[in-house]
Amino acid sequence: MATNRTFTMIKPDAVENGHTGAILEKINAAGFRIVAMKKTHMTKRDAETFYAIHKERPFFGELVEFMTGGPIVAAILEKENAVEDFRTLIGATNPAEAAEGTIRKLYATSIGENAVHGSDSNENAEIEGNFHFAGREMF
Ligand code: 3AN
Repeated sequence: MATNRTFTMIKPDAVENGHTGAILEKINAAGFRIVAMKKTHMTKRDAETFYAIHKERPFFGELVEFMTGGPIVAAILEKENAVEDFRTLIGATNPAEAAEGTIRKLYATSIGENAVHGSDSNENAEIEGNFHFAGREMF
């Protein structure tokens, strides 16, 4: 598998609950290289744009409200097979179904407040990374 990139956000629940450091340690221990990273606070417009693919879903309003409710930590990560390996590291969307030892099993509280985001394809990883970071912020 070629080295490639994924995009993640440590969501407002995990930042608020003080889990940023522990989550970054797990990311590091799993062999991901941090290409770009920042703490930021999404506006309503940012969240609506970022999650536009979900705009018809019943939880869209709740998702936008949650993601704009506090700061997040956004990052671009690099590793062989990054997208798939990161999805494995974070676990299922619903923390009740997430495997033992995954980030969501350890730190998420519900399907809506699930601690971390991970891109679901190489194409979306690039779109999402470019949404949050300019080229000069990636190293
Ligand atoms: P994932 O983040 O695992 O790719 P998606 O793409 O199905 O999951 O959903 C995107 C985000 O929408 C999730 N991270 C979660 O915060 C939220 N979400 C998904 N399903 C629900 C739900 N049933 N109720 C509330 N929020 C949800």
